[in-house]
Amino acid sequence: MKNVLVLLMVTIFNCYLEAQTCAESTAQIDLDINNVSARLLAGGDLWWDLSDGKYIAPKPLPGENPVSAIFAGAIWIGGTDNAGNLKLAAQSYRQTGSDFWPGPIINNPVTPFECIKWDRHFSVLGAEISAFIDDYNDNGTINDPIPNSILKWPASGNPKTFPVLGPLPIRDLAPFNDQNSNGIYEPTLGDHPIL
Ligand SMILES: [Ca+2]
Ligand SMILES: [Ca+2]
Repeated sequence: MKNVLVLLMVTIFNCYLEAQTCAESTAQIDLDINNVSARLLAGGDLWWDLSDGKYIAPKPLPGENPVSAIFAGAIWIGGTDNAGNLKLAAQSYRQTGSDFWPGPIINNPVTPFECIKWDRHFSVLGAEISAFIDDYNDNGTINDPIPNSILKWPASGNPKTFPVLGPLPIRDLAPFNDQNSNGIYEPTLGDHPIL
C-alpha cells in the first residue's frame, strides 16, 4: 500500500428535490498516481473537466501531449421506492442540470451553504496511513505529528475537520478504523481513515 494509493473521497448525493436550490458542484481534482491521471468531480460525473476528456493513461512523457482514453463517465443510481416508483439519478453532461450534489445525506432541507461547504475532495495517501498505523502499533500511542489528511478526515464526530465544515455530527460519514469502537473519529487515539 505504501506510496501507491490515493483515496479521493467524494461524498455525494443529496436528493434532487432537497438540493435543487444549490448551485452546481464545481470541485475537481486529479487522481494522479502511477501511470494514470484521472479527473474526479464532486457532482457525480467523472473523467472530464466539463469540456474535455481527462482520463490520461498512460501519462505522457515530457514533451508529449496528453491523450484521454475516456471522454466522460458518471455515477448512475436507480431503484424503486416503497410504492414501486422508479427513481433514477443519472448524471450525463449537465446539459439539463445536475442529479448529484456533494455532502452527506440529510433529512432536513439542504441549504445552498450546506452544498457549498461540502463541494470539495478529501485525499489521503496509503503511505500516510501505513506510517500512522506503525506509529500507533509501536507503543499504543500516536507520537508523530498527524498529517492533515488524517487529522481532518471528514468522519463521525471529528471536531478538527476543515474550519468551513465545523465540528461534524456523530453519524455515518467517511469510513474509518475506530480503535475504541465508540463511533467517534479520534485520530489522536489511533483512529484512521480506511481505504
Ligand atoms: Ca508511537
Ligand atoms: Ca474512536
